[in-house]
Amino acid sequence: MHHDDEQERLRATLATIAPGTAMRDGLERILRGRTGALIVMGHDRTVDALATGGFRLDVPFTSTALRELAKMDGAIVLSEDGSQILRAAVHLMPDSSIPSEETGTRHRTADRVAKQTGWPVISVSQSMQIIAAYVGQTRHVLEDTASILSRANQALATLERYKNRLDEVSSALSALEIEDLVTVRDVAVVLQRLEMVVRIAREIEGYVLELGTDGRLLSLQLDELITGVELDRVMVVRDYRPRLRRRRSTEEILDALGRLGQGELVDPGAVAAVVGLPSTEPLDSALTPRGHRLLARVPRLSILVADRLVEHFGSLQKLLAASAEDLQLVDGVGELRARGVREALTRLAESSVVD
Ligand code: 3AT
Ligand code: 3AT
Ligand code: MN
Repeated sequence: MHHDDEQERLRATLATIAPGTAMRDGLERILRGRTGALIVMGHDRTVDALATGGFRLDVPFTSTALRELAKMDGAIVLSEDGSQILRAAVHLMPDSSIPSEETGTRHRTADRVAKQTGWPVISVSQSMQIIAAYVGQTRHVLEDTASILSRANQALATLERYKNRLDEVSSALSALEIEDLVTVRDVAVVLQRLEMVVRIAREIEGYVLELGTDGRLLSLQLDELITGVELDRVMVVRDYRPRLRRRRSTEEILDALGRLGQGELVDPGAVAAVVGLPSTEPLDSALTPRGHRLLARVPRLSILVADRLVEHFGSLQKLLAASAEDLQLVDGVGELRARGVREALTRLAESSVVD
C-alpha cells in the first residue's frame, strides 16, 4: 500500500467519524457509558473468514444501536458505507503472526484486523477512554475539538504569513513581467512560495475534515486565504515551462514540485530544475512569460479564450503591445471583449510598476 493512499484513506475515515456524524455520536455515547468497542468499517469474505460467533443483524446504523451493541463483548461489523450494522458480538481471530505493537487484546486485534483486511477499524478503549482509528499501518488517536483547533489555528497563522509573503513576490513578478525583466530566480521564488502555501493549506484541510461540523469557521478562513492559489500555481508553470523537446507537462511539474523535500523546496535552484529552467546560480537568466497568469486576472475572460490569445500572440509582451483590433483576430474575441481585455491589460500595466 502506498503511503499517500493510506494517508488518503485515513483522511476519509476521519471524515466519517468526525464531529457531527452519527458515527461520532455513537462513539461518544460509548465513551460516556464507559464501555469499550471494536468496530470494523467494512465487510467482505476476508472479514467473514476471521469472524466467529456473535450474530448477524443487517439493520440500519444508528448511534443508539451502536451504543447498545457495544455493551456486549466482541466486535461490531459495519457495511463499507457505514449505513448498516451487519454483525455484532463477533470474535475476531486475525493472523497472530501479523506484527502489532499494541498491548491489550482489543487494540492488538483492531491493529491486526486493519492490516489484514484493509478495512478501517475503530477501537474505543474502556480502560484508557480514547478512540483510535486503525487504517493500514497507521494508528490515529482522536483528539478533542479544542486541541485540534488550537493546532489548526497555529497552522492558520503560519498560512497567513506565507500568504502575505506569496502576495509580495507574486506582485513583484507581475511588475517584472510587464517590464520584461523576469529572471529564473523571480519565477522560482514565486513557485516556491506557492508550494509552501499549498502544503500548509493541505495540513489545515486535514484538520477541517477531522473537525467535521466543528471545523466550519476554520474551513471558511482557509478558503478565503487560498482562493486563486491553485490556479496561480498552474498558470506560473504554463507561463514558463519550456515546451521544446517534449518536456514535462504542467501536471508532471506540479507533481514533482509537490514531491520536493523541505530542504530542496527552500532552494530556488532545485525548484527551477524541476520546471526545466536553467538552474545554475545565480539564476539570473532572462525569461519571458507567455501571459497565462496575468490574463487569468482579466475579469470575465474564460481560460479557453485566454489560451487562444496566448497561442496567437505567443508572449505577454506581444499581448501588451496588441491593439484592440489585433486582439479581435483571435477566435471568440469580438469588439467588446477585445476592448475589455485591452483596458484590463492597460490597468494591470499601470498598477504593476517596479519600484
Ligand atoms: P468477562 O466477559 O466479564 O468474563 P471481562 O469483561 O472482565 O470478562 P475483558 O473485557 O478484559 O474481560 O476481556 C478479556 C478477554 O476476553 C478479551 C477477549 O480476548 C476475550 N473475549 C471475551 N468475550 C469475547 C468475545 N465475544 N469475542 C472475543 N473475545 C472475547
Ligand atoms: P481496553 O483498553 O481495556 O478497552 P484491551 O486492549 O485492554 O482494551 P481487553 O483484553 O480488556 O482489551 O478486552 C476488552 C474487550 O475487547 C473484550 C472484547 O469485547 C473485546 N475484544 C478483545 N479481543 C477481541 C477479539 N479478538 N474479538 C472481538 N472482541 C475482542
Ligand atoms: Mn482491558
